Amino acid sequence: MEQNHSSQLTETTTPVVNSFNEWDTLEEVIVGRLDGAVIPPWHITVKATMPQRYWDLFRTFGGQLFPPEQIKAGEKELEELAHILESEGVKVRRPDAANYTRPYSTPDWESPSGLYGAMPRDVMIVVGDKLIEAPMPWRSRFFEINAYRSLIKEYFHQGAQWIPAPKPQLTDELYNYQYQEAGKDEEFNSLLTEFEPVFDAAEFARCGRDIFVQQSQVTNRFGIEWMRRILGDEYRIHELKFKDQSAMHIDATFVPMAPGKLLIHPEKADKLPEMFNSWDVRKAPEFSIPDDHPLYMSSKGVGMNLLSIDEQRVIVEKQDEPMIKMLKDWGFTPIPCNFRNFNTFGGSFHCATLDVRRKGTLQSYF
Ligand code: ABU
Repeated sequence: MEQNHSSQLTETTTPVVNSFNEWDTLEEVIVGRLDGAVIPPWHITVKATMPQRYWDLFRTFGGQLFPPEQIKAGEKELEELAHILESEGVKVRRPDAANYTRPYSTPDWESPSGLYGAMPRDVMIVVGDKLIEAPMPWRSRFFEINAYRSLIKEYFHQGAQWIPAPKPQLTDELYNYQYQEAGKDEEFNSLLTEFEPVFDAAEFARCGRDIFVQQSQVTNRFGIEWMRRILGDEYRIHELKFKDQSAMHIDATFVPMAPGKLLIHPEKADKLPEMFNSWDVRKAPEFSIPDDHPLYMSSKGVGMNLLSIDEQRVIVEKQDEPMIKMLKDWGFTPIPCNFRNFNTFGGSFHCATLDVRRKGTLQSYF
């Protein structure tokens, strides 16, 4: 007699794009690339976010390639990261190579160059099966998404939802050219107006139904509201406030590590909502990057910009002994990878990657 095998044939397959939080088991990831990385051309957006000691470098050499030996050293570390991820069972994808030195213009403005393809985290965010392209406010990043488009089209053909945010105009109305940085303890003062929705995708941290964001020098309220409406009632977007007048990206300040475990910046994250009262919240240890190491585009806080492979395994900078020790004491399994030379360009493991697919489904952790 013929048997009905339909229940055996019904397999639950994870969609090709699927990621709801920062810690479910990682299956596929995009790792950025540094070749062709360009020094950011000077603009008020750079002044508001980048370390003052490098402003002259950006004013003088913005639009030119970063020193080739620094690019090479950072690229070698990206290769090491890619190999480590592969050896941990993760499928690694890379963006297309691109020439970022070419100037371009729109009818309203000109940019002397692009930037790089090093930080997929800034350019896109994955929420469930949605791959959302961010409307980034730096003019030098206007076309950065192009390096990822062949991957995005592939994911779309395999069933992902592809959602580009409204293409921003980035006209002068978006920037407050009179902007002056406010004092450390004053209310956050944004360089951005509310002319149109803008954000960098790295401004959002995902904990299932609850997604956390900060208003920053690259993310305005309009951008946060756009995300809120696009994601709809299934998600709750919480706006957090930190002590950081040059805020740019939440992922070196507020880092969800696992259900109930949150790593925070020791000075910037001085207040959290009550919903975290039941979580184990720990301050990052003293940042270990030496003072003489060039960090053109970030603070030493990049040391806490970690990438979780699952609820135990975390990629961590090989020389960052205080962080390695802290993670072990906290019950994690740190996986060391050299990354100091990459840090020079403005990010670490979280910035340099985009988790396209993790196992798991939409859950509430609060
Ligand atoms: N792109 C993340 C940089 C964050 C920071 O400078 O602290």
